[in-house]
Amino acid sequence: MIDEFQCGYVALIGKPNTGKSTLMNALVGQKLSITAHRPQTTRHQILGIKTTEKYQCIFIDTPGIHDNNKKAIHRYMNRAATSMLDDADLICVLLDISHFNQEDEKILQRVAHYEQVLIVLNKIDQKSRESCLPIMHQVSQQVPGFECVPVSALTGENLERLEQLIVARLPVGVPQFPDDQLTDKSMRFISAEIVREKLFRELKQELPYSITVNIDHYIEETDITRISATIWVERKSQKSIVIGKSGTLLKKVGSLARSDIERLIDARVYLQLWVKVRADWSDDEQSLATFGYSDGTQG
Ligand SMILES: Nc1nc2c(ncn2[C@@H]2O[C@H](COP(=O)(O)OP(=O)(O)OP(=O)(O)O)[C@@H](O)[C@H]2O)c(=O)[nH]1
Ligand SMILES: [Mg+2]
Repeated sequence: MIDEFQCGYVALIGKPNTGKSTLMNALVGQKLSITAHRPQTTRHQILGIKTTEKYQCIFIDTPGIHDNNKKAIHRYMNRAATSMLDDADLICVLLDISHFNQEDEKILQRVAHYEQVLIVLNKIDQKSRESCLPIMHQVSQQVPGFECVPVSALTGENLERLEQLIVARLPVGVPQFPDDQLTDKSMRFISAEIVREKLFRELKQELPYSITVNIDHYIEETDITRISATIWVERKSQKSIVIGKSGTLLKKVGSLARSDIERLIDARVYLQLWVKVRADWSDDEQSLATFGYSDGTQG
């Protein structure tokens, strides 16, 4: 008997900073989604598509689910964090084993009524496997019947096992995307995200949360790709911090982002960065829509 092709959507959800984007990149084998050591890095749903001869697994990376709904951008992110749950074929809930708390418990409650759920205990490279046992016990009390898989998205430990468990739960079906397509996002989108990642990693405290990046031009020429991007901040004082003394910070961000984009598209890149102010854009629905934060439009 010939095995039938399997295809399905796998939602990666969890509290901020649990390693969802790192895990998706590792499973797809390509850096599609940006990562940083601070919470609330991912702002949109991003698909990562893995296709083999036997299956197509469509991972959905999501923003971390959080209680802060103060600003319009937080409300947008929380919608993007959970809006796919009813449509996913499988839900993987990521827990950071060093920081398991009530926020995770709330998320477990939220998925308790779904049929296909895997609990991924991430960052086992930071602790002994034994330290997962109390968490596993708590999970089994709260959501009995859901399998727990300890992994390290960073080192790759036990990811093969996780992949087997995921594939075993994919429904039979035809592929939804061409076999060479890795994501639903454009290179324009990913380039803006890469610039934002470098800013997230270089800037301190709250400033990264006041930043969004827009691509103004993305022109592919025969020997070079020319990209012009605007970094939007919320206040004038933030603009000078982003630029840095004699432009040093902006230069560093530009150079780091350029080499990442060059690696991804395998072409030479000329990257031009501008910094502009749009007061309180993150709490203004109209600005959010202009910057691509509107449900179902980001590509
Ligand atoms: N030691 C260790 N660190 C990890 C592991 N997985 C992710 N990280 C780190 O945890 C931090 C957060 O990772 P992300 O992948 O950005 O987490 P996320 O869940 O996507 O975060 P949000 O998008 O903010 O919700 C980064 O510094 C990662 O390098 C892991 O298995 N082990
Ligand atoms: Mg993320």
